[in-house]
Amino acid sequence: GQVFHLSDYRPTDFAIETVSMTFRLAGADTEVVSQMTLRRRDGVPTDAPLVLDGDALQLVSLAIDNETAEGQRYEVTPDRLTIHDLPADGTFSVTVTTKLDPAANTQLMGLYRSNGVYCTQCEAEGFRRITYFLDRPDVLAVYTVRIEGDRSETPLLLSNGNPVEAGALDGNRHYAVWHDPHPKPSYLFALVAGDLGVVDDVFTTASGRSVDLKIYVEHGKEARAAYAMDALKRSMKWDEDVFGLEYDLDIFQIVAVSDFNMGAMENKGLNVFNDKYVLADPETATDADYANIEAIIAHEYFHNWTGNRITCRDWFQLCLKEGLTVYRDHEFSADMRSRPVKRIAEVRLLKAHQFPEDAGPLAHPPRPVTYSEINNFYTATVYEKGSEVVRMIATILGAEGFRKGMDLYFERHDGEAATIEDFVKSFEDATGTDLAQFAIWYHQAGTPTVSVSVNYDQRSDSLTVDLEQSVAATPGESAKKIMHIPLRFGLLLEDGSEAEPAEVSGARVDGDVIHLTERRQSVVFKSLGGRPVLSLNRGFSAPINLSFEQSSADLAHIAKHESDAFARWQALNEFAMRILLDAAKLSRDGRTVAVDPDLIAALIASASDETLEPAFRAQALSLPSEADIARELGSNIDPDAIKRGRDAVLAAVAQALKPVAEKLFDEMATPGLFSPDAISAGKRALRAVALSYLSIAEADPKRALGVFDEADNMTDMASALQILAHLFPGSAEATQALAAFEGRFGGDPLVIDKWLSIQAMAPGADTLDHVKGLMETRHFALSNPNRVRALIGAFASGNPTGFNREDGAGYGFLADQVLAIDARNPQLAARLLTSMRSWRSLEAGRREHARAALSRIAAAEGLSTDVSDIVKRTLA
Ligand code: HT7
Ligand code: ZN
Repeated sequence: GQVFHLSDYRPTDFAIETVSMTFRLAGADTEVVSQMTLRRRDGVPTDAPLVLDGDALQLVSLAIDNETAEGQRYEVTPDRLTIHDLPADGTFSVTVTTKLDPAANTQLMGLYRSNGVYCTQCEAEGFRRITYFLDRPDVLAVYTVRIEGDRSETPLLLSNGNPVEAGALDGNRHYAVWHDPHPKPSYLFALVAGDLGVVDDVFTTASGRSVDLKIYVEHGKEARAAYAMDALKRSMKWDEDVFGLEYDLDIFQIVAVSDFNMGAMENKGLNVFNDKYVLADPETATDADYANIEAIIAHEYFHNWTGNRITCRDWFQLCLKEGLTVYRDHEFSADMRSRPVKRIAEVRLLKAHQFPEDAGPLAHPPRPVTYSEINNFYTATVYEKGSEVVRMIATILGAEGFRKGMDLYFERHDGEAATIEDFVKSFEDATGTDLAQFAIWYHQAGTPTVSVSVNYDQRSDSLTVDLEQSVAATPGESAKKIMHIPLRFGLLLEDGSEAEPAEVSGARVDGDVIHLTERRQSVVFKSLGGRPVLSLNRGFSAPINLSFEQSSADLAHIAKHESDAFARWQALNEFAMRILLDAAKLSRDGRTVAVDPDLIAALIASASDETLEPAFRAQALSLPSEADIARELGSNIDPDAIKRGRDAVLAAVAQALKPVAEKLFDEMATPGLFSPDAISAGKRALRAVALSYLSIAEADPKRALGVFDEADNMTDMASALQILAHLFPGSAEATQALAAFEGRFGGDPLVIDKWLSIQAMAPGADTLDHVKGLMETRHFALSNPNRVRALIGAFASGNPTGFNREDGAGYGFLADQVLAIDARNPQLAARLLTSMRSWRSLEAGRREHARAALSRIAAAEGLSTDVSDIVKRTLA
């Protein structure tokens, strides 16, 4: 296949200035007429042909300056239209008519039908599946879109921008015309037509303009869109308050569809969402669902400025919009909820998804320089690490400097297609800071390791901190550059107060940030007032692995006294990880696991500290997962041994924690009307952790069944069901609860997804057969991405012992599913396959089974470029 290189970038020969489209929606005979006005760019030879992108297109007719083009003037294939002999003056129009069958589009890219609703997905290269075009993000045009459809089937006809006209046509048909005054790349184009219910609202901007807000959902589900609407209004206000950014059209619309490859899409003025991230009510959505909806509504809305007003020059710059927009949605959620708890969740996710990506065969920099399939670059690295890089810029420049840089970025590049270099330069110029070394974060793959050692000299009352950075080789990058790593820190004295050293020397230190900019650097703190405990990487200021042999006593001290709540959690988590790593090794060798009483004491102290918010305490009590332990072990992984060791630790903690857990279980009940607010959600989370420990300690499913039966909300219900299915598989109680859940929610696919996932993640070798059985039920459909992710995705990436069965059957099953799905939806198949990315870290037996499954995929005929790219890199 073709490989694309950043170094090959050059602007197009022609600019497309306006696009006027007509969609005649008519099922399998849908017709699209697209009239573009073009201008040859300065310096381009007059005989240069116009080469338009297509993908599986059927050309009906072609006209140049409204005259039908003769056959000798152009060459056409399903994926390219080349036009010669263009007017010498360089300005002309091209009219392309194509014919589509949206219902036959199973890739969910381009124009397709979801539950009968016509909808589009154009990022990254879906527009070329609708019409021939210069389908790349640096071609910005003004669009006018006319949609014609059947009145009964498609009473709603939507596109980007503002509505300008609507009316009746013959034969029970009607039309609507939309105009988007903001020039945009084709990937932000959208059309939706169907029969949907609507929730209406209005937002008044800071400058007093009134914006109509509309969320479209399936009829009858309008009430479930109320939270999304509330989140939208809060997002609009937040962007004005925090970044001074106002919305720029008269109307903002969101449509929820049930077949969607990703979470949502930021099309200008017409966001299209996976309905999972719009619909919520207490009976059907968990607190996690509410938090995701809030974050994703915000994310897509924030793209209006970071992505749409300023877009990407080319797809190598994807993290220009994605990393920055994730950073903005993280900050929004932190402001709406608890900042430290939000940060803990972010870091857990970053470590669970991005760190393994960066440590495996699919590692790439946030701003890559080569790709063979752009759809495979919507990764944790581009999104999550991209966001961490922006966060580090904010740490280095401070809040004021960061805002100045953002303001300059908008001032300079509004209406343009920009690059990462443009972005970094805005911060440099706005603050007079040299960010050349810092920018390596964008260009280098791999998670840096910072090794730390400390030496306290009592005589001089000084602490020397020695730091050393390194990055392991990643595919295609063996020699790594020295990075600028901003490390927040604290120095905690014995009484828990913070030391204020009279003198600091060595590496640059600004306030509570150490700037590590060389391979090896030291910092010396003098006149401390006694030996301090160093708390390093507060707030996870840099996305790194710390290698720091801190004593358990020091970790417990940080867990108890840090003023930064995130750092308290981090210390506790690190302490627990050590015990869990030991436990995994001991159980692999068939030895008995003992748990350090100091860890138990630290956990009990956090659990019972009423000055700490419940959501934080829930995080503190949630020990690292089996996957976390595997990642930390790094090689020769035996998931069964990890689970046995972890279970032994959990059992010991549960016994010791029993009285505290009983108390929390009673005190954290949230009687009365359900509220999705962060405080109530925190109580539910803490009560669920308490229930889980109590169920382990009591070795009895009755308490969990009681919670399940009495639950008046999905959060309590789903957490109780998970405890039953995972801790007491096959018990009468688990069977009863699973059946009750199915009976009650069998008609609601989004809720049944939870039921599928919980069962798919039940530990142990038997789950595979159960998953296969579930695939045969009416609840599953290989054609729906949410179902596939809920069942097969949850099994492959959320069930370490089940998926990594010793006999390799889990890998064989995944290979079968990837191949079956690839035939209809390559993007979905490729993403599913990334669950194999850490296969080389497995112990030898499993590794060979994994290799065989991957090799079978690689050898299959007719693979998509999506799956072929992932499988080749995974095996390389
Ligand atoms: N920018 C959007 C990415 C997206 C996407 C990409 C490829 C294929 C389908 C897709 N759907 C959405 C989502 C976002 O980051 O906001
Ligand atoms: Zn995004």
